[in-house]
Amino acid sequence: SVTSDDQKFCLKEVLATFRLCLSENKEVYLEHYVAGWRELVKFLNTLGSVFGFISKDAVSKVQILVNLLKSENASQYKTIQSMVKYELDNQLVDLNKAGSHPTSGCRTLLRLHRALKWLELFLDSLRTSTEDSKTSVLCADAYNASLAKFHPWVVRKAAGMAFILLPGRQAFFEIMNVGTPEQVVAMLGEAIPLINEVYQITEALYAQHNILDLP
Ligand code: 1PX
Repeated sequence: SVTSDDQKFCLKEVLATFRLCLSENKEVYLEHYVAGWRELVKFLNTLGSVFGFISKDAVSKVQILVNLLKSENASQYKTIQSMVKYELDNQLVDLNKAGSHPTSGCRTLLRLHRALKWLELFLDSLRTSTEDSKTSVLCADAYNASLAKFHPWVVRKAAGMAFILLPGRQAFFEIMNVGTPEQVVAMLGEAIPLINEVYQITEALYAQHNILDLP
């Protein structure tokens, strides 16, 4: 095939990157967090152009963080913890209304962080789903219980229309590229607690600094 292996989505890669995210003292490495999202975007890109508007937004947010990781201040962006401290200490975050820092690491990561809750809920519903479950319904339920509350009506509407076009459960499991449905379910069972831990740590950090509502 023309597609090289690193272009092909694999759920195992997602598991591996989220495992690498956590440092010994439970800090979250930005580099691996971003790598996890890059992998997830690959999945999205296999679903076709209807999901392009979602993919585009995810890619642009990932790119903002990649640029920070490559900037002269890269050392401040080693972990989400160090990023938050550095950007807040140096007034690099718009706290109450959009201003001169529309692409801060803190506000950009917050968007992905909120989407991570959707991912966790969706993967967990896939894990416990049965053969006749509809991915579109599972996805919509996960979205409505998480990300939707941060989106304006027009985005919710567009997302809802895209969900209808999701492939079925079996095709979904195949794209995950790990083997039999049983193996997929087992790997989801490993990945979800890791994703949850990264989510909880980030959530607590943002709450502690009172930056869960960044514009
Ligand atoms: C093994 C299965 C894995 C499936 C992986 C799929 C990865 C999906 C990645 C979705 C990332 C979405 C990031 C959205 C960030 C966001 O909320 N952005 C909004 C706010 O940003 P702003 O800069 O304006 O403050 C922005 O307005 C978003 C616009 C695009 C629409 C976002 C709809 C999100 C739906 C999430 C569900 C994706 C469905 C994929 C199905 C597999």
